[in-house]
Amino acid sequence: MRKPQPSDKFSFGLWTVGWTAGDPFGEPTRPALDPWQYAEKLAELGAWGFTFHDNDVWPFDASDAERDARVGKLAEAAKAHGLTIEMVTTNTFSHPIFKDGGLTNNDRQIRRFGLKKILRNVDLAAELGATTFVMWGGREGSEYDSSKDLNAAFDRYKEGLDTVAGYIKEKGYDLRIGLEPKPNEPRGDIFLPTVGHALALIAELDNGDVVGLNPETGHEQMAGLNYTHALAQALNAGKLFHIDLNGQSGIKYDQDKVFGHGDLLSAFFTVDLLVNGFPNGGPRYEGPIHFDYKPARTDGLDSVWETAAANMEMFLMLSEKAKAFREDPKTQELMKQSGVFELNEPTLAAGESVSDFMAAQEDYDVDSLAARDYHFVELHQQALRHLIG
Ligand code: 3MF
Ligand code: MG
Ligand code: MG
Ligand code: MG
Repeated sequence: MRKPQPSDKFSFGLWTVGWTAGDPFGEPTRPALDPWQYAEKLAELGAWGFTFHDNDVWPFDASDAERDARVGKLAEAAKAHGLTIEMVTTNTFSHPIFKDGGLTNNDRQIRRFGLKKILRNVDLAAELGATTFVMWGGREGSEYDSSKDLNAAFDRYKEGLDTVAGYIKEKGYDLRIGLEPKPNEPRGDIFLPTVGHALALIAELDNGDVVGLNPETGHEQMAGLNYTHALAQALNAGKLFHIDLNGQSGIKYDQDKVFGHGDLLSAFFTVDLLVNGFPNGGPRYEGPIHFDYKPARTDGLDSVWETAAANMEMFLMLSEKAKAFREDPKTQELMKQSGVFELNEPTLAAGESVSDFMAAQEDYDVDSLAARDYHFVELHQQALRHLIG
């Protein structure tokens, strides 16, 4: 497999390779490096960019001078290694102050504190040239339904998002917000559990034009959902602003495995959508191929770089197979037989009103229509021939 190159637009969160592997049951198994050391290594592996939370770079209680010095060093490293800082995000989940959330905390002073932390980070994101600002509301939610006025919680969530989006517009920043849905973990139930929930909330915002999605593979799969369908609906709505690719094996805790190391077949169709687009054309994802995974706790520091490389290798291997699948004339023939291209034709004719339609005398041959053989299994088998044949 060829080596990753910057034109592939591979990008990693600093918190991914930087995870020292502490979990709820065990201590860290790897040492922490400085953020700029991870950037250097990612560049060596062929990555194009990286992303970070404010507190991946400076501690929560850092002075302004310390913050500026550390951000300066990171920006220098990005420049020296030709890396793009494409997305910035805010940690509103680690510090105990956020134990009941930031934007939807019951405590108004904490909501004001959280909002200011986010807005300061918006300024930094714009200053560093990032074009996406991800908001994962990991602590926005509850364990106990008695603990929240849920109506007020959604009002406060919308207020917070509208304030951040309005600030971006007021400042004229070239930045869009990507909401990241997740069903649970760390809260028992997190608000905006799926892509669909987030799309519905965005539609109710005053400044929703700059708010879209950053769907994560494993997060949709934790809810038993189909990640490729989630990407497709976000694309269809013009809202797929960014992605978090990784691997997940079923409805479990957030595993954050290497991309393709969970549900491989689903990963194939995700890549098929990302690199080939919809069979009938339509909106395309043009953003970075961003990985949000965790090197296994059992892997040491040396292996971290193997795991980072594995994400990119998986994507490239699947891209080749997905391209060959679509380019194969037999695939096109099977898609035609399955009706894949017929779905693109509007159900009503051009200019046909609903009353024209209702008045039209049309014979539906129900028996023969019901007997249509779609050959969907053979089309799927054709995909598998390319994937593992
Ligand atoms: C948690 C996540 C987050 C988000 C990040 C925003 C810590 O499951 O996926 O990673 O991706 O906060 O980019
Ligand atoms: Mg995850
Ligand atoms: Mg995650
Ligand atoms: Mg994520």
